[in-house]
Amino acid sequence: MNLIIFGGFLGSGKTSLILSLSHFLLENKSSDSSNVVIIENEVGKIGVDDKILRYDGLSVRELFSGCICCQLSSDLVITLDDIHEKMNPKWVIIETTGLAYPGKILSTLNEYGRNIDRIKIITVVDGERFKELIAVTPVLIKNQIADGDMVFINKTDLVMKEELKQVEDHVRKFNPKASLHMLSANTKVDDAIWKEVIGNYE
Ligand SMILES: Nc1nc2c(ncn2[C@@H]2O[C@H](COP(=O)(O)OP(=O)(O)OP(=O)(O)O)[C@@H](O)[C@H]2O)c(=O)[nH]1
Ligand SMILES: [Mg+2]
Repeated sequence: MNLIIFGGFLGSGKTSLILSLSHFLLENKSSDSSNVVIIENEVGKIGVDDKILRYDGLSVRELFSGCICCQLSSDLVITLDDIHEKMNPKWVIIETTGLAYPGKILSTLNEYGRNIDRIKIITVVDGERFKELIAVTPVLIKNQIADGDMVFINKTDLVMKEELKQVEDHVRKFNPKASLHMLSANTKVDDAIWKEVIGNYE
């Protein structure tokens, strides 16, 4: 199983981008839907994102009432074991809560995960609210960005060019190594970006 973990603050665009990636995988990689499983982690009792994703015919597993980077880390390992046993999909896409540190999830999986071939972390940055969020919760936002193998600056349709450049400069400073993309989940994401995401999983 290849894992793609989507991190990024509340409302940054994770679910929208997971929908786009799932469709790319199902349409272009001659996969059937059993090859893609999505794990939704939400802190609240009522899942909203899983309903959106299920509506599109995708397989979704829920991990609610806690965060998989801390309280629910063992539940994540157990869920992945169960998914492997029952479906053994090629791709497992994980949506973290907006408050998660993706690097902590990676550490747990490196230590306790089984049957995992590769793990890639994609951090989604809310381009529109970046300035506000980095002022209010700097440690979380910086760490989420630093943990990404790839960083997507999303909602570029809502941000002026000059401000976008400032966001890009900050992101680069927090994570000089990540592959960085500017995009908008509201319009079709370039296939080249999804090809890069799954490139080394083929
Ligand atoms: N204009 C614009 N809106 C976007 C974009 N991406 C997401 N949105 C909207 O932003 C809101 C949040 O998007 P989601 O995809 O639900 O974000 P999320 O990160 O999954 O949110 P949580 O799961 O609540 O943390 C939704 O209303 C989306 O339609 C974008 O690129 N441009
Ligand atoms: Mg979501």
